Amino acid sequence: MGESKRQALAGLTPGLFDHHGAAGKGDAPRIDLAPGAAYMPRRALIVAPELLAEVETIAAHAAFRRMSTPGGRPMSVGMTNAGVAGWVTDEHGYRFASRDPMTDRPWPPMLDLFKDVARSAAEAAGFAGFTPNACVINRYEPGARMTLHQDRNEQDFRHPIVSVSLGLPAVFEFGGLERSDPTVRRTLEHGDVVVWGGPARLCFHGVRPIEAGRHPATGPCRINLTFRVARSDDRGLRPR
Ligand SMILES: O=C(O)CCC(=O)C(=O)O
Ligand SMILES: [Mn+2]
Repeated sequence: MGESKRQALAGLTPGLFDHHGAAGKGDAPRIDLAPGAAYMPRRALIVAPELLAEVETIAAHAAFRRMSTPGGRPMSVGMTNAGVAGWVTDEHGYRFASRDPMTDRPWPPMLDLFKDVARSAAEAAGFAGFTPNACVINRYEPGARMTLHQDRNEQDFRHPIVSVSLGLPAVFEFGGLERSDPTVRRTLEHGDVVVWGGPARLCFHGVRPIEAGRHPATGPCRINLTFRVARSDDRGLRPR
């Protein structure tokens, strides 16, 4: 994809909402879930085909796999990664690793389109200058879920998390800084974006079990991309 198309795609979708009419019809560009946490319906809709095509390319090099928790239980979600580091879990714990443990190769690189979509969404949520260096890719089949957790394997919590949902809908839960805090629930649809950072960066969140269905873009599954700054200094993660 040429530079201008990429930039146009990354910047185009918010324009959908720049009209007062659209906002008046209930297509709010941004709904705050908590201070520092913004839900932006359909923000990535226009780039969804490109994002999904790239997910296929990434998965051809680093296949989706169900990793095990440190306690030895298989996760219900299939995962892979792109960028300088990938999130992994096994008997040694949760962490970012510079190589895919299945192939011992570096994770596939992250396209500039991914970075641009994430940067522009973060900016719209109030976090200017976000430059992710890792993209964690989750594939949920019906019944798969993610229990309440905090994203805390990144090195520097000053950077937000940007999450893009594609395919089947999911009920996303967003809580507070304690696991026991009350949660709000939102159904995340194809193209929806959620950003959390600042005071919400370490809020507990999770995904309720996915219901069976078919989506024209993904078939019987949901794909979620989370963009992160895994390490503040890329050099620490370059494969040696
Ligand atoms: O699938 C989602 O919407 C959230 C994923 C998530 O929280 C994670 O990968 O850490
Ligand atoms: Mn998470």
